[in-house]
Formats: sequence, C-alpha cells, structure tokens
Amino acid sequence: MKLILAIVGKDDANIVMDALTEQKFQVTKLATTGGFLRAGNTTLLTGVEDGKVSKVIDIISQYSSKRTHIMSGAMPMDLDVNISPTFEVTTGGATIFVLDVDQYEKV
Ligand code: 2BA
Repeated sequence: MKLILAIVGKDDANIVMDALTEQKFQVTKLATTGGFLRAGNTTLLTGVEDGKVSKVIDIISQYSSKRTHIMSGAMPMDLDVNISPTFEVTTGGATIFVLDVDQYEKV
C-alpha cells in the first residue's frame, strides 16, 4: 500500500477531492501553508493499493492548475537574484509524494 501526499492550490482542492471520491478513493484534506510564499495551500492524503497510484496521480494532475502569483516587496528568502519591487512565482499544478505504508489499520 502507498500513501499519496499531494500539495495542491487551495482553489483546486475541492474539485480534486470530488474527482477522487467519485472514483471511490478515500481522501483527507489538510489546510497547509507553503514555506516560500507563506500562503495557504492544501495537502491531500490518499491511501491506495500499489496498482492504483498512477490512477490517483492522473486524477490529481488533471484537476490541478498552474498559477502565477505576483508578489510585491522583498523576496521571502535571501536569494542571489536581482531584487525588483514585484516578482512572479509559478506554483503547481501539484507537488506529489508517494510513500510506502508499512501498516494500515482501522480499529
Ligand atoms: P511554497 O513553499 O510557498 O512555494 C511556492 C512556489 O514558490 C513553488 O511552487 C516554487 O515555484 C517557488 N519556490 C519555492 N521555493 C523556492 C525557492 N527556494 N526559490 C525560488 N522559488 C521557490 P511549487 O513548486 O508548485 O510548490 C507549491 C507548494 O508545494 C510549496 O509552496 C510547498 O508548500 C509545497 N512543496 C513543493 N515542493 C516541496 C517539497 N520538496 N517539500 C515540501 N513541500 C513542498
């Protein structure tokens, strides 16, 4: 079994969850915050059999859009780049981690 941990944009979270639950995958939604932009995003947890991982990734990819954020002020980290009053950061579609699950119990 695998645990799929997907970080998606807040605006995409519900449609991704709907698509996963429609296909009978169980999902848990966590409200999270990105360390770079310090903006809210959503982390979805889905536990699935190994053979269904690619199906879940396909669904998440299909409903996660790329977004460009225009940020103003100083860069949030001390980066070796030209500083301008505004800068663009692109996020998404989704950042996906697939982890091995040693044990899965419902008691
Ligand atoms: P944030 O950390 O707020 O990052 C937002 C976007 O800023 C990233 O989009 C990336 O385009 C950019 N970015 C992040 N760190 C950067 C840096 N040091 N220098 C320049 N640009 C940087 P995504 O890659 O799509 O990531 C979206 C969110 O997914 C991230 O929000 C973070 O919450 C999570 N994430 C992405 N990769 C991760 C990782 N390896 N480990 C943990 N969380 C991750």
